[in-house]
Amino acid sequence: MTFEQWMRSVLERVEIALDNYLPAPDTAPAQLHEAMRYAMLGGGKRVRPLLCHAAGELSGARTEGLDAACAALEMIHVYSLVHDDMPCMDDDALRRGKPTVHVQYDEPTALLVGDALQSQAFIALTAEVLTPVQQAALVRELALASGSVGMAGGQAIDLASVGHKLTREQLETMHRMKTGALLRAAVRMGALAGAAPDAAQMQALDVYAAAVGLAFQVVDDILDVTTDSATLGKTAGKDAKDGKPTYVSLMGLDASRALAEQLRAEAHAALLPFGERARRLAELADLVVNRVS
Ligand code: GRG
Repeated sequence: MTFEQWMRSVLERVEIALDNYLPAPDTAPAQLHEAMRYAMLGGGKRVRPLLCHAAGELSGARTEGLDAACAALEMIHVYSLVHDDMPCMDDDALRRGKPTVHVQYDEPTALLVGDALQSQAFIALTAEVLTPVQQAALVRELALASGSVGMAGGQAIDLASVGHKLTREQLETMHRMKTGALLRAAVRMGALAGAAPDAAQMQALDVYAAAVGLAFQVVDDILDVTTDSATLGKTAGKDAKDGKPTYVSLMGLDASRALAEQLRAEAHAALLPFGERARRLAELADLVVNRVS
């Protein structure tokens, strides 16, 4: 199977899994459930589910278990986007090429969509296709990655840093928490949904995930200044306008591109001990660095 064929088959599975793990649209209160589906379905690159499936292939995980883990990861990710777009945070009107949830509905609905998606993610992880041991391990991974020592903590640092000059080290810490933690969890959860890797293998996957997570952010900063809103499906140029520190503002475009390339090489090197079994993870590192939106 080519990488494109593999990606297409995973993306099809993810869409079905999201539909299955979300409450039906006519479940009361119908407007909230409709808004959750508006936020979740038919958009986004699904990078976290792709990473999770690729790591799951490496550990021989059952696809049904990976579907549950992927649904949970994407629910947490979308909750964070919905809240991040609200006027009290980034105040953005465009996401995944369509009006953000608070624009399409209203602010209280957007708040509740995020809250409810967060709960729904953990419901998905109690799916019977995962063993009780796997359920507990995955719940812990996702809770740690999304909470105050992960994504939410990173967002707090981000909000506090607007208009301030950050060192490269501070910028890296912020991104490691804000976006890196969930990307890392995607890899770890895929691995844990199968025959759990040993400590050395998990460490290698962490090195891979850290490099890919940072590369993802560096590329995001590059695209923010080089690509238009229509291609991105979100407002371009917003970071600079909002006075947010970015890799491009800190080190310039060329050095940022070189850094993304260096991180791609680090990700590949970390996968060497796994050989051919890590092929999809290696291809995903290339995709993250070469993406155009
Ligand atoms: C509100 C607790 C809380 C956290 C928000 C992730 C996040 C933290 C905010 C998103 C802001 C942002 C644009 C960050 C830059 C990197 C990023 C996460 C981009 C969006 O992720 P993609 O590119 O989006 O994977 P799609 O739509 O493709 O899923």
